[in-house]
Amino acid sequence: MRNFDSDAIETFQNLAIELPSWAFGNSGTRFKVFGTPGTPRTVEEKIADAATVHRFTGLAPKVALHIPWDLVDDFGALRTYAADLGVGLGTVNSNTFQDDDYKFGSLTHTDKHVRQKAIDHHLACIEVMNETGSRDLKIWLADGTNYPGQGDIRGRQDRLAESLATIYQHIGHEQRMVLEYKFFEPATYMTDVPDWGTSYAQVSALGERALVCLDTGHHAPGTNIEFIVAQLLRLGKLGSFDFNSRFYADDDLIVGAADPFQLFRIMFEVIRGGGLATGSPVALMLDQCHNVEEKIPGQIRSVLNVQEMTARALLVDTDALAAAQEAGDVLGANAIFMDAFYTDIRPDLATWRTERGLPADPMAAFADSGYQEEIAAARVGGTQSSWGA
Ligand code: PSV
Ligand code: MN
Repeated sequence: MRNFDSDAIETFQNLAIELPSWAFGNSGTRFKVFGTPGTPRTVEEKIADAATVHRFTGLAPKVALHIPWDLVDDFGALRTYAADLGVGLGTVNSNTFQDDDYKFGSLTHTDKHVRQKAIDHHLACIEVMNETGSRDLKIWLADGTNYPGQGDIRGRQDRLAESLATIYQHIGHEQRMVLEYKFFEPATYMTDVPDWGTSYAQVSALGERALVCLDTGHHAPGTNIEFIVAQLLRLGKLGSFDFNSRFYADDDLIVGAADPFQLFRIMFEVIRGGGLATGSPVALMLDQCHNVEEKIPGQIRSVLNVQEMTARALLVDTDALAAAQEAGDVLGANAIFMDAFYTDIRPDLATWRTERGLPADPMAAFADSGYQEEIAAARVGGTQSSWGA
């Protein structure tokens, strides 16, 4: 097994995980959304909480926005506000799933006026990106159908391609479009971008600055996600990750909570494919909701989980692994892989943090800091942010 040596550390230091603004607002299920004392009422308060996660971990230098949930009058001022807190504004997520007009689709709709409305929304998102300095426009579509025969599958793909091409024309030279896939929900029979292959086909038709976004919660149970990671990296089309964990559906739980081994396997392929190398085009992001746990420590735990599994993946002795693979040493190769996964790297990480002026135990340091109590006392009145605000 490799040591947590200087080569590994160079890659390790590139780890940066973008936080979703919506993770700091209230969320829940269709049964109940529970409020939490201290929940942000404004975008600025969401950014302040995200900046707190970064302050305690050094891992989360950017906050992703969701439009229109995070609409403000002056995005330039918001950018300055975030910078003053030590973070940048990241991916801009569009939203074509909360308007009555989109009942039967948005970019795929048969009515060209609805399609144009959805296109215009994306152009407005690009305007936001120009002001925030964001690189990525992320498109996740709720489009799909519930019953066989309800829609023309082929026609919907054609309209999607046309709509995406129109949006892509407005993407700046320093900007990118990432297209997220999801095989179910809210549509039940089929979604219009159900899998990485469809996303890949659609973005490949657009150009270099259109890439695939892989949300770890958007696959059928048992899917070998690390295979998809390896393939997309090989094709040069992996633009970004939405990290989270799932047990049953798109649970949006803390990444690594349900299956840390899967996260390890994914990070191994990310590293293998150059996804953590300096200048890598792969953006790592969380897409999570904290329905019953506190949100800021929930986000701290999440980025630490990614950090821990990345560190363990870097321990794999890749030379020994390659030799075992070539020799047909099945059990030997597997043992090399598993040795790294089973290694408790937490003491090394505590040292690594201390050397960089970070708390050795960010969870404990946050709990001791009094920040949660402060925001609970200060954020009284107003309307707590939630899904849709
Ligand atoms: C819905 O499934 C979803 O979680 C997608 O994964 C998006 O990334 C996110 O909402 C924000 O729009
Ligand atoms: Mn997502």
